[in-house]
Amino acid sequence: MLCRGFTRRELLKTAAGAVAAMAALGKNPSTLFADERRLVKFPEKTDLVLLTSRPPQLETPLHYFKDLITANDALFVRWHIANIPTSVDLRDWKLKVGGNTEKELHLSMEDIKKFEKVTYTAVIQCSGNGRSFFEPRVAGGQWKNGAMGNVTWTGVRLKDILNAAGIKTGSVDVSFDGLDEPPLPTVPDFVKSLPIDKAMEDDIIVAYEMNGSYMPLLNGFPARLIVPGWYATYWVKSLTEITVLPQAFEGFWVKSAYRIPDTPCGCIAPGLVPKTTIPINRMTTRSLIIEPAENVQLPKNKTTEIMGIAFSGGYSIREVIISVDGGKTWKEAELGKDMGRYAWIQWKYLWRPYKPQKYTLMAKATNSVGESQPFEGLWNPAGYLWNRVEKTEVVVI
Ligand SMILES: Nc1nc2c(c(=O)[nH]1)N[C@H]1C(S)=C(S)[C@@H](COP(=O)(O)O)O[C@H]1N2
Ligand SMILES: [Mo]
Repeated sequence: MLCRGFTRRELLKTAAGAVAAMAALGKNPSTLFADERRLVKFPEKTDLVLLTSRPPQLETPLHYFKDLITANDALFVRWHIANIPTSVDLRDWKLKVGGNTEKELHLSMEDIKKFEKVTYTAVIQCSGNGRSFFEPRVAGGQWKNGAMGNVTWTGVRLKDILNAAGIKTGSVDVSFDGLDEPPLPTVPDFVKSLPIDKAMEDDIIVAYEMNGSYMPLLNGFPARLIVPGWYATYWVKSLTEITVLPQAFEGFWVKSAYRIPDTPCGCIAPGLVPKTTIPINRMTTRSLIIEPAENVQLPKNKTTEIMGIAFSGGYSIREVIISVDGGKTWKEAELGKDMGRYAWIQWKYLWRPYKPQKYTLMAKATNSVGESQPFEGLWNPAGYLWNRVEKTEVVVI
């Protein structure tokens, strides 16, 4: 697959349709709240929940997480700036690697594929996943819990690419830029950075495949950075430039955005402003009930399988406990196939309710280093790190 793309017109058609539909609802698409959303189909994607159309922000409906692996067309989409790549020709595309290096590399996809191939499954999750549940509410994309997915990534080690360029002494950070460009000079280009020691970790890859196939353009074709265990803000899509820096990176998206309070929980009292902040990094531990879905009716005296997922920022899940009585009593769920420490694990719990009434189902995960989930949402001003124990109400009849 040498050249892929959709025309700007096709994208705009979808986007314009979405905007028109929003306008008909009397809504400004960028200020929609979670309960006012609708499904749209963008190029190469299935029907996803629309948050904004320019730039595209599309959320995965929860029922897709019944599958252990999130399909390419179902994975959420998030771009920051409106000028996103709509076609890429691999005959022209090159990954430039330079800065504080011995040589400057201009790697074609063929060149990249000469490095040792690495494959693993890792959860991709937006820092703002779950933001719509924050109390008090915070500004930003009003995601429910669908800004995540469990994907098998294939690519080559960033470390191998950096070593091929030869890192000079005194290197501090490495920055990553993609094909998307700001529409106006006043908008900062989306560029992210990692400290050099982090960038040299074995598991960070430049991926060119998702689930054994090419990436949809909206998810970063032809290659993106994967920083497993860390939030997806670092997973720069449609990568074109890697720059080794002899000083700290000063770009907006690290210096001013995507920062969390510098406290052990990354949280502060609701409504306050943090004294000091640090760049967001590792994901918190989470679990989610996928089935039964919220508010479904279940027959009494019949065994129901409660199933869901659990993951944490690079540590395997040790235990998931389930409550069917709103948190009064807890039982252990059975864990499914282990796909490695960066993947999510599915779990299940068989439940046979006798009494017809409302039930509150809850799941709580703990990882191998003892990190778990709070019962009340922890607060920070940007709406990051959401990992409260969620409640699913069902009715037995
Ligand atoms: N080039 C580029 N890469 C990017 C972004 C972006 O705006 N531009 N957004 C980041 C953020 S914040 C997220 S959550 C993920 C979303 O990845 P997805 O669209 O494949 O789900 O991409 C990351 N990589
Ligand atoms: Mo994000």
